[in-house]
Amino acid sequence: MIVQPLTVLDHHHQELRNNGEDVIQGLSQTPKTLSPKYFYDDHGSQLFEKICELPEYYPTRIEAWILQQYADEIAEITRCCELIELGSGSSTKTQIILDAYQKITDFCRYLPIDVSGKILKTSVLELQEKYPDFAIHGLLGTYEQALVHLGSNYLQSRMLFFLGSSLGNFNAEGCDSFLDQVSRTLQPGDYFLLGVDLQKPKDILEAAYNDSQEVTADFNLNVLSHLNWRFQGNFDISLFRHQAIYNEVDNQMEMYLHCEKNHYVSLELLDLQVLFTNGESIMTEISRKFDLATMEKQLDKKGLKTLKSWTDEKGWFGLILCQV
Ligand code: AVJ
Repeated sequence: MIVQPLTVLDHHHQELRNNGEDVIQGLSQTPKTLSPKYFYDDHGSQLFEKICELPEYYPTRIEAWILQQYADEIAEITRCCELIELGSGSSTKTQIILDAYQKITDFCRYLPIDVSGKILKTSVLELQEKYPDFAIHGLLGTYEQALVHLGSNYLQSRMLFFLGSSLGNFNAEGCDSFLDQVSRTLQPGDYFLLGVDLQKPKDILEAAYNDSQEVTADFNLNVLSHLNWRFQGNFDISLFRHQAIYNEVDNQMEMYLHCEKNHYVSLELLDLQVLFTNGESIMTEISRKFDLATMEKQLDKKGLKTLKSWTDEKGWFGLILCQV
């Protein structure tokens, strides 16, 4: 029997290929914004993997360290049949959890979810080889599509995980409705494992998003190349510059593409012409930095009760295990 490594979630093609409503919206308003999901075409996902290995980019390493310390304990507490990951990327850190599960159970199912087809397929095939006793199947789509899909495909006892502080990409309002959706999708008794980047001095944060090899700059600029191929655009990447600053009022890193010349850009498939002026910026990402206790309270309000949370010795990154 041939098992397909991926399921393409229904509206994915429609939404990303034809629609682009959010791009039209974001580029027509002042200041201009773009959704961070446009970072992750195949090339962007590859660049993000490189970011995770940069000396300045501490979150991935610290979160992996926390998982290494406590994955056995997490597996022991949760003992789920189904492990689901939102924004799985290469699933590298996930293997720490799968290893822990392998010690305590013969069978479980792992469903990675991502918008980037190439990295998702590659990692599913790799994991299928490494964990022959587990059922591993990718879901290609956005968070929203995945949560809708999961809501109507319930087997039994789930742990949903959302690592790497991807939650930080939502503003306060978006975060609120995302957590609502998570808590509605899970059943009583299910678990939610959340990794969050914590507040820390500005210089450390700004270094992490302005690395000396300029991989983050390439990652940021790649959004424009992505829009060029996806929507037949004519962005000239040399007219934009990467910028990442820490906003201490809102406790968030902000990434911008700063425009250095007055010019028009068109995106044919969206029937869109946009004027860019010298000195204006597109906001491409916010990456909020959290306070562990505050986050736990917020989760609690959504019916996601913290069973246990962990951090590293510097208190730079937090991992929270909650139960519905
Ligand atoms: C994947 C959203 C957690 O915000 O740190 C890394 C993305 N952007 N460097 C982050 C990112 C610039 C990352 N998240």
